[in-house]
Amino acid sequence: MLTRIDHIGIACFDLDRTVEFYRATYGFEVFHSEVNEEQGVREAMLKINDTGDGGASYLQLLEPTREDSTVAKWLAKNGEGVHHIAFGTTDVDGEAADIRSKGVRVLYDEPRIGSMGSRITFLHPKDCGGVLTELVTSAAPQEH
Ligand code: V0V
Ligand code: CO
Repeated sequence: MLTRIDHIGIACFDLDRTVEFYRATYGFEVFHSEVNEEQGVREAMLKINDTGDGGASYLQLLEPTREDSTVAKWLAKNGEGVHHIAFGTTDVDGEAADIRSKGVRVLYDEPRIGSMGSRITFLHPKDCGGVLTELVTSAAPQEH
């Protein structure tokens, strides 16, 4: 079962400047930040709210770390803005298999490592009405 919006991914050219916009405009503080070399991003997670399933919902601000990363490619084409939406589940493997059986392309054979040690996979935007969609199982849902 998909039980929450885990995060909304927002692509930006300058992470520090974007973090400052969200802090100054809305009062959201950085909950966690890291570099994910495999995905080619530097990211900041801003916690918006805890959720009833023991998880939480975040904004994920993303800056590319290299020119050949998916986010750099997307920014060059579209400019800054909403890049993906992520649904939270306790069972990313099961959800991915179930969704794949419905004919939607799941991009990874096995989930990869995402923010804060989570396990993530993506669904192809062309099979999801133009929305790049991520599935997330948090590393320790009871703590977030
Ligand atoms: C590409 N397209 C998108 C899109 N990216 N549509 C909606 N939202 C996006 N974000 C469209 C694009 O406009 C093209 O449509 C078509 O898909 C093919 O795109 P492309 O530019 O040729 O790029 P590809 O095919 O090389 O790559 C697209 C995919 C790639 C989706 C396969 O971006 C990917 O593997 N994404 C998953 C990984 C990722 O995004 N990582 C960064 C976030 P037309 O022009 O043909 O109509 S990392 C993250 O979220 C983490 C770490 C976390 O949450 O913890
Ligand atoms: Co994400």
